[in-house]
Amino acid sequence: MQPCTMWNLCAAGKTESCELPGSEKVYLLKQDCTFFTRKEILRLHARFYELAPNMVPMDYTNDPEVRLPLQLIINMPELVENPFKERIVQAFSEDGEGNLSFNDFVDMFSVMSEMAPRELKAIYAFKIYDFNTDNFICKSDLEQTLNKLTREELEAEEVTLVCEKVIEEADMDGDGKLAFADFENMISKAPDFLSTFHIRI
Ligand SMILES: [Ca+2]
Ligand SMILES: [Ca+2]
Repeated sequence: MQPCTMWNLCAAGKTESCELPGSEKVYLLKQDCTFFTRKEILRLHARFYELAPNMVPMDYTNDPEVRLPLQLIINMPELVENPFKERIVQAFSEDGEGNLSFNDFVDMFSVMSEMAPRELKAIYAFKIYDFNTDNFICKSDLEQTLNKLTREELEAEEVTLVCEKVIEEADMDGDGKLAFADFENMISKAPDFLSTFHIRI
């Protein structure tokens, strides 16, 4: 498998057509760097297509502006059980409203794949855990994260205690909240924080 396949799905570029077994031709453009092979991209397109056959085009030559709503994406079997499913989809939604273009969709599964490097996953994990989007993971972000990770099985006091301890250990500059550097420090000590970000499709 190639480590990095160049595919452009929406910017200007040369169109390549691919014959999918038992279906119509798909026209995709060369562009983005993903961790997927050409065959995997085609399979992803088939998955995207089956979510909304009346909306998703087979031809990307003229850069169609098609986005599928969050609600359709989070019901995919790969995501439906994931406690962070809404946050994950929102993190990859370029329009910021949770709608995904095919490009966003490929990016999402690319970063979630086991081939994606830990550093890249950490960037998105930070975004996903930063519930109030202030670019820091504060105690309340961590509490929401932990509640989701443990599927609300911990008592409120336990959650508070764990979060205080995590911040105390990871907060290198002592401002009581975690900037990205602190966060990287935290996940190097507690790799479980990245465990929900492996999705096989
Ligand atoms: Ca925050
Ligand atoms: Ca800090």
